Amino acid sequence: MELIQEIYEYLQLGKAKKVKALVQEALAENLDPKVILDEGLLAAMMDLGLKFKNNEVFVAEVLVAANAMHAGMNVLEPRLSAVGAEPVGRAVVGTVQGDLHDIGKNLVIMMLKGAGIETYDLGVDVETAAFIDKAEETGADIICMSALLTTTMIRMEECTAELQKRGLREKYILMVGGAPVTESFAEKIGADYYTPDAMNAAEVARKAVFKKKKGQH
Ligand code: B1M
Repeated sequence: MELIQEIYEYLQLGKAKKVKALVQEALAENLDPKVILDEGLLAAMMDLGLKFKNNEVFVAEVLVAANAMHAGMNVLEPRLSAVGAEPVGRAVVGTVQGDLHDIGKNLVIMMLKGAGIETYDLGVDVETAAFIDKAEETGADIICMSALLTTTMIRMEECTAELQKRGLREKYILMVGGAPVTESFAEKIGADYYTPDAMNAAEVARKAVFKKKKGQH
């Protein structure tokens, strides 16, 4: 069986060790890390998501698949994040309060690192204030919020309000994303940028930091 197809199938079965070994094998065979990610790991997780929606699989199965996804992503990370020494800017990144989904957030971190942005991973279930506190503590340029549930994306609006309350709204670039988030939602809550995927998030973040440093934020 083709390696990418095997990664796809073993990920859906939640076989973390096997997925890790297959990703290592694929890299050793010089397959493009982006193809391994998109056509192997991500495609499997997206298709599993559909099965989950249709009640064909249960939370427990999605959870073990997510573990396998992490195992594969850990192997890919050094290749996706390879970058020069001087950081372009700094970002704090987390999944909003009440939300435990971290695969997309971790991908955003990998891509930001790859774009030369130093990142601080706040993890999941992050209180709004903690995003801002960490940004203040680290001298970050960007606050990146990820949400996967329609019930948790409201936390992003809380962030724009809290930044305004603290007189910090102009100091930070606020980026939002995650499956239920849309451009119009981002606009409505007053975020600076929305991107549909991690690759775009990194590109947009890089450009936004350059603009900010020229005083154009
Ligand atoms: Co959850 N879950 N889940 N889940 N889960 C979804 C999100 C859901 C759409 C499934 C479904 O019903 N079809 C649904 C949400 C429905 C809704 O709100 N509209 C759902 C639900 C309901 C739930 C629970 C409530 C289920 C339950 O308990 N009954 C529960 C909630 C727990 C909680 O958070 N409080 C729950 C739990 C879980 C697991 C723990 C089992 C597991 C998470 C494990 C983990 O993350 N460690 C899980 C998973 C894996 C999923 C699905 C299947 C896959 C999510 C994922 O990782 N996708 C998901 C179905 C789906 O999305 N199709 C589903 C791959 C990932 C790469 O994509 O995170 O979207 P994503 O990231 C993308 C972009 O969105 C973007 O970049 C990435 C791609 O490059 N992006 C950004 C993300 N963040 C960004 C930030 C940016 C920019 C781009 O800028 C800052």
